[in-house]
Amino acid sequence: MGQSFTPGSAPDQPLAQIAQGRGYTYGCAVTARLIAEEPDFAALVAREAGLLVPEYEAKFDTLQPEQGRFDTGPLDALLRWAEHFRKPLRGHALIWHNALPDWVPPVLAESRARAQGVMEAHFDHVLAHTRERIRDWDVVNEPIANPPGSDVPEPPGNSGDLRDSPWLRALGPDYVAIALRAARQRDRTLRLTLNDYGVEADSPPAEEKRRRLLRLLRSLRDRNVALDAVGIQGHLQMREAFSPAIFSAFVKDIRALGLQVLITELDVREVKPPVGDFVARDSAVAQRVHAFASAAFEGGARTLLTWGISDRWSWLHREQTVALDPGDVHRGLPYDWELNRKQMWRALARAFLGQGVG
Ligand code: 9MR
Repeated sequence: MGQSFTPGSAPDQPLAQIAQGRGYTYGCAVTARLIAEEPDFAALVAREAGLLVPEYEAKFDTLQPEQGRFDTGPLDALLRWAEHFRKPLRGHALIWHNALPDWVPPVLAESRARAQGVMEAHFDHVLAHTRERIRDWDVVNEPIANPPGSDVPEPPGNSGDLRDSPWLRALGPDYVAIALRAARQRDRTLRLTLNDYGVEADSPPAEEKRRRLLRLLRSLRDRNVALDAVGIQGHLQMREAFSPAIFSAFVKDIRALGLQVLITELDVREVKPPVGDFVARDSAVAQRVHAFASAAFEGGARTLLTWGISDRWSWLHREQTVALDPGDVHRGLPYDWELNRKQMWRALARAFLGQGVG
């Protein structure tokens, strides 16, 4: 895996600076463990990223492992590091069907009042604790149900636009509005973001998921529910078709509702098995990333984060359901396993600069 890439026609500045020079923000997901134990990772992030998001440390299971016992230690460690480098950190994620500690689902199932109490207690503690330092939170993560034909379809019986979740079961479809209102009530100027995935591709399930998301956003607006931004995760897959025109129109549809759009978790899954040598693979990934980021910016997105920064520590090879066969890893982030810049880095730089893929 030793092939390195010379940035060539892109400036040799950190992505954060390149982005900032054009009024954009580039950031990436980090973990407290990597920051503490992998100096190469920390140095790379310190140089390249202008914004951070914790990969685990602000999830429910980390923050409140037992009812009423909060542990902000890992998040505080990240916040200290971020502050040392003067990088803002966004929060991810308050309400999600995943990363819930075992105690949560049964308590939510007891009664509506209990469920609302759990939500409020979590928000009370977490939002008060992070108020000075986190100004943008994914309040609701992945609320939209995966339409038929998706990789991970919904369990049968779920017919609505919203994904099956202990929160949905306990509070009904209004749980999204309840969470957003509860967050706004506790912090008037916090940026409230709703984050989801699977809305990028040019495919029938992605098209249906875009429709579902827009329906939710319109119903929130019609009911005057506080919401400031939509996070589009951007876990791209090379096997899917991508249409810049369709995607930028979707971003514009969200913007037309008065909402900001962020790309929150960009990375790329290659085809399985990947085709060609590293140069060919990296070129295919770079072209897709350039098309995606440029379409997002054309639609009005101003912030883009990658989910990690180097293939070496990416969830794409840790998670069995998405990993390539042993001995190979997805080359879906700006830096490779040996921390060499890849063509994807240059594709992002050129998209920030408003240049063609080159
Ligand atoms: O990358 C994260 C992985 O290591 C965790 O095990 C998992 C559960 O907490 O979450 C992953 O991050 C997900 C993110 O929080 C939401 N969007 C999808 C991401 C990749 O699965």
